[in-house]
Amino acid sequence: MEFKINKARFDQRLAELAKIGARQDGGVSRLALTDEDKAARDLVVGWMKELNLQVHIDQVGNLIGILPGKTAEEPVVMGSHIDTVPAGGRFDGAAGVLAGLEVLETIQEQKIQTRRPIAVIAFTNEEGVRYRTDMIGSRAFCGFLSPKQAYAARGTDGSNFGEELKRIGYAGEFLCGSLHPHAYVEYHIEQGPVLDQQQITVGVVTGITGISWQEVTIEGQANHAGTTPTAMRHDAGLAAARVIVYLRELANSLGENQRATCGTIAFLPNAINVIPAKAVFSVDLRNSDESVLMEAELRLGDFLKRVEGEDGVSINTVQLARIQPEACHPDIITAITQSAQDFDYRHRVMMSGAVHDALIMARYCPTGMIFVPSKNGISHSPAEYTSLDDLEAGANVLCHTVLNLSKR
Ligand code: HGY
Ligand code: MN
Ligand code: MN
Repeated sequence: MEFKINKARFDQRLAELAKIGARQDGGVSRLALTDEDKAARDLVVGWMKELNLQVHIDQVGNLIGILPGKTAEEPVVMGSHIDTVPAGGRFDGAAGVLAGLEVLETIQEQKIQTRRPIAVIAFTNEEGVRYRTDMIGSRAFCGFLSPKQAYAARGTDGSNFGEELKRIGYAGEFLCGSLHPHAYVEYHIEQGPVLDQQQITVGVVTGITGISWQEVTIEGQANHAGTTPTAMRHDAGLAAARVIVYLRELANSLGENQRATCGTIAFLPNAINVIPAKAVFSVDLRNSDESVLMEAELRLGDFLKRVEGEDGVSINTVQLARIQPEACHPDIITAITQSAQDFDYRHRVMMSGAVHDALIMARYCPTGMIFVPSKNGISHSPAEYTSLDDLEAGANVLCHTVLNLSKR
């Protein structure tokens, strides 16, 4: 029987981190580069130091903790994020970072010396809620986005990424692009219903969905709600509503792997008796098939033109984020499957419909992901829950996967 991680210690760290940004309803709000994010970073860095890891803060604030190996070969890297969506759960992201720490502590206790170093990383602004390019930290880590580009990002609250990073004391000096992993393994809750419904403990991820984020601005004409005849209206609010309804039709028409969501909307001037002059809203399109995702973007573009003509409004779009789907690396898939088998955990292969830092890392180094069940498939909600037994199982698989990859 393989040795296991310390489940109580893992649980304790999860509980401790969940206190930062904790909400009355049991959820967590810890947006990137806020005071809550700073407090969470301080806690995680403190834990990294307690474990005597080599700690680096890179130029975009990624937290890197390295357990040296017998050689200075490329490290095996674990990671995820500690920022959350507003009113998110305790596990999205945090579970992956803290499982990584737990794995490193377990390896130290077992007095195992690996050939390769093993590292854990907490990436900055994975969610992309405050700064709406998601996964900014991992993009910059890989050199796909320059630190300068990251610093220039504007927040939804008018803040500036570079200034906020400095303000919270996490504008580090470790150079982005200077660490190339031998492999990257991300542990994460599934955030969907598959494992829970099928009562399977471990998901072995084969690929991650592609994603397209746009901000749509519709401009019409403000006018009086009582006097303006229906036929004379240029109602930006109505036009936005038509687009939102169309998003569902788009998803239904492009097959079960197509997702389409409007998650934010604002009307101007936002008054009960004024026809909206302006509507600004977000569109999140996803598909695991790049060609279908492109088709969704094209169809949406056509529909926006149609609404412009029919409603007498003007529509502009800005692409906030766009990334193609990626497959996980066969060697990592095999290593994860092997570890799950060694523990006799029920496991299955599956795609990820959520995006993760692993989607970015997959273009940089061999990458894989381990999923554990989300109760009732709920995530990005205070109701997010994963049992401690499942959390432990995933961390055990993570531990033995990275040990195998780093040549114990
Ligand atoms: O949006 C996502 O899929 C992820 O949770 N950031
Ligand atoms: Mn996540
Ligand atoms: Mn998330």
